[in-house]
Amino acid sequence: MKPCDDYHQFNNHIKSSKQILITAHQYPDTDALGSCISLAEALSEDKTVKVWITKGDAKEWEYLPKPSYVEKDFPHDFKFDTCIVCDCSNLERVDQHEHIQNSAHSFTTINIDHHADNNFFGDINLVKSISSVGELLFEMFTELGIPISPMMATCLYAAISFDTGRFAYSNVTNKTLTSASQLVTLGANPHHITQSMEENKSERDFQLIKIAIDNLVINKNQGFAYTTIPKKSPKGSIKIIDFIRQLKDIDLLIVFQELQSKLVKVNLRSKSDVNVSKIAQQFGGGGHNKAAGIVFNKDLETCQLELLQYIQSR
Ligand SMILES: [Mn+2]
Repeated sequence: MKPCDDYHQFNNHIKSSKQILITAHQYPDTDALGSCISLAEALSEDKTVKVWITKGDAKEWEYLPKPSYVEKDFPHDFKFDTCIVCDCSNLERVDQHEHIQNSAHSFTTINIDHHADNNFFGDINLVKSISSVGELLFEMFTELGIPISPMMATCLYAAISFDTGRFAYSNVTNKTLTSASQLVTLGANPHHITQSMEENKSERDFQLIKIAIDNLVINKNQGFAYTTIPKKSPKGSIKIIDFIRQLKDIDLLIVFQELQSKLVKVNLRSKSDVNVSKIAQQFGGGGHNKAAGIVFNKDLETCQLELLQYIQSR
């Protein structure tokens, strides 16, 4: 990973900026959304800020503050001079990214991310190996002396907690925990946030868990397991991958989720040295060493065959 641009470089640019668009990847997770909202809060005092989030599931973050500047549709009338993209290793991760492809050089793009495969698409790139964009922003706000309100602290704590599996994954460092502790001092309520994330499963989520268990295939010899969620399944918000990763002695976990015919979302998790980001890249996806994803525009059987064949041939 190339070194991170200076936070002061970000600050110097933002000083001269007036209209800022903030966005993240499609199907945003809590790190993406929490980061966008806290950043918008930090900048909105003397700037006009809009957050553009597509394909989000509002139910997943009911507990997070939902400010009025969050938009589902691209704000065509908003003439932004700066576009900040959070939690995206490349611009193509943004839904309808043609809206922010900067061929006319009419705005500055700022890339704030923590994915190892980031391609440094921004004019300013704040990209580093850290648990979450939430932790990166906490570090930046602290270094730049930007005040963190209780609402921002809640968003940042939720972002970090989400990307670290409630402070359980190998991306947690001493600094991650110190940051979280400081966010609690600043007003984040860990019990409330964790309870909102964990004890929020619906009946549909449990139906999905049942489907995931029924369709689970365990290959003990090769240390991987996968399950399939067919398109006719109920829509839930539970992360099935986080459920099946609890399997003991299985290092590589895969969930094939058929969104519609010829549209399959694949989640990959590794609990060993297997780099799932590299596997995902073979099929046009990406992510982190231990957590990655792929979107296939193929039917379910074909993408399962291709991916499983590749995994078994490694
Ligand atoms: Mn993230």
